[in-house]
Parts: sequence; C-alpha cells; structure tokens
Amino acid sequence: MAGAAARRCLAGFPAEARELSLAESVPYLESPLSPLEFHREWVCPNRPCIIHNAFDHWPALKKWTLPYLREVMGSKAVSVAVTPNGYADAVYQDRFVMPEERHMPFSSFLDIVEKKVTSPGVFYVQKQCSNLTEEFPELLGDVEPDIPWMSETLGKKPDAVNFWLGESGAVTSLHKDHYENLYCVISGEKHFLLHPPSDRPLIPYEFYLPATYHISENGSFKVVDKEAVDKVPWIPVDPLNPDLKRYPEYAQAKPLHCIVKAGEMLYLPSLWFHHVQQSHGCIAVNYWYDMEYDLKYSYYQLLDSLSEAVKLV
Ligand SMILES: O=C(O)CCC(=O)C(=O)O
Repeated sequence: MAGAAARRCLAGFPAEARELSLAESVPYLESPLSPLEFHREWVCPNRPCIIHNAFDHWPALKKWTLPYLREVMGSKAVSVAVTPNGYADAVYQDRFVMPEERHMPFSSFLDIVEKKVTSPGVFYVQKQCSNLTEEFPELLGDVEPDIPWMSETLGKKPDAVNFWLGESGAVTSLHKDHYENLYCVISGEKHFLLHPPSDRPLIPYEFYLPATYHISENGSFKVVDKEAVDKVPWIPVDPLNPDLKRYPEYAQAKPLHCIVKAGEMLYLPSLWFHHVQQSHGCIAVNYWYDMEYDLKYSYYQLLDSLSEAVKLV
C-alpha cells in the first residue's frame, strides 16, 4: 500500500518539477553575468543555459585548426578512446564496456580524423582527467586555466579542464556528473540531449560487470572482462532508440535538446543527465567545478534511493 503511494508520488514528480522551474528549451544569454547574478539565476536553481561572448578573447577560437594542432602537438603521444561502435563507457549486451585506451602520436590520430588513413573503430580524445593540462599543456596558453567569473561564483577553481576532439561516430552515453560544467565549443558543434535530475524516477539504472574493448590483430574488437571488480550501475537506455518495452516509464521523460556551436558555452548544471553527439572533428574544452554537497545534493540522493526502492523502471 505504502509502496503504491510512493510509486504514485515518484511517477508525478518529474512533470511537477519540470512545470515549476524549467523552460521548454535551453535559454541563451547574450554575455556572461556577474558572479552573483549567475549564481542566483542559474547555479542555485540548477538550470542550464547557453552563453554567447563568453570566450571571444581566447586565441584558440582563431588558432585551433587541425593543421595548427598537428604542428604544435603532432609528435606527442596522447590517450585516445577507441571503440568499435563509437560508444565509450556504455552498456553493450550485458556489460558496461569501456574503450580501449590507445597511446598514439597525436598526428596518427589526426590522420584518422582527417581520413588520410583508415583504421578499424571510432576514435575520440576524451580522457576526462584534466587531459588539457596533463596531455596538451602546449595548448593551455590559447585558452584560460579557469573561467574567472565561474571561479568567483563558486569560490573555487575547476577540478579538471578537459580537451575533446573526435569523429562524428563518437557518442557519449547518457550519464550525470557531480560537476558544474562549463562546456566551450571551439569548432564544429555538439548535440546535447538533457534530462533534469528530477527525471531520475523515469531513468533506469542496472548493474553491469565492467569490461574493456580490445582490438585483435585482425582488426576485430573483443570485449574483455575486468577481473575481480564489482558490478557498476549504469543507465541501459539509449535515448536515441529507447527500449520502451523494457523501460516504458522512460517515455514520460522529456529530454531537452540543444546544439552548442563554435564560440558558445553551455552551462550544464550538476546532476543533469546528458547524452552527447558531435560533428566530425569538433573541438571543445570544458571546465568541471565540483558541486556543492548541500541540501540539494541530499534531496537528489533521497530521490535516487527512493527511485531504486520502488523501481518505477
Ligand atoms: O563531449 C562529450 O562527448 C561528453 C561531455 C561530457 O560528458 C561532460 O562534459 O561531462
């Protein structure tokens, strides 16, 4: 009985929350706001927006062509995520499969992106460990080490600054992070599909054994289990082709779609679910600021536990 009541509350919650505080699309700002205004209007209400004129002064906007990157970085070895299907860190059959992490000269990676050579798989520079500072320090001078107004808004520096460059087939599967994310597209465009954290009751999680793709001599990929590791929770729905027979509640989850173009910055608030696609050779840099572990975070944790406890999906 109590379970049925809890299930009803949770089933109605996403639509109520959306009506109260969310627009039908991601709003645009003409320019960044003051730190106080940005905190009041966007960070505190946990609402995404796309900001124009936020990094016009970065040399990267003019300089970062593929030939320039080749000249500056070509001889360096970098980490590249390689998958057979473009899905790194995603559910494949009954596993959570991570990409093969290949160390290769950046110029060999560019040869693949520029289609000068072919190689089996889909290639994506996407290592999320502050790879801009760790692996591409030569490029740091073309951007900024942080976004000054965001550092002031949040009273901290970013935990990570990441560099993203990949093929059009590379897809980032639906997930969320505990970061306030400022995502800056330098060239090309990124397609984001977003769900607010309040959609959690409609978004399923399952537990999967972790595995990694390995390429064989003949160019075919195999899935190799990680040894002696616990199962990990991940979202099994592909929002582009959701299995609504198995996860019918997901049909009620209404994603927001937005395209972030060169020169635009997306503010992606903490705990928002996101699925990302891109134009071929799109270049981006993003800043991950750790979220505040405040009451909002605790409420989300409660929503998460309740959603698991009554499992709408
Ligand atoms: O650009 C991408 O492919 C993924 C970005 C992402 O997941 C993030 O910034 O948290």
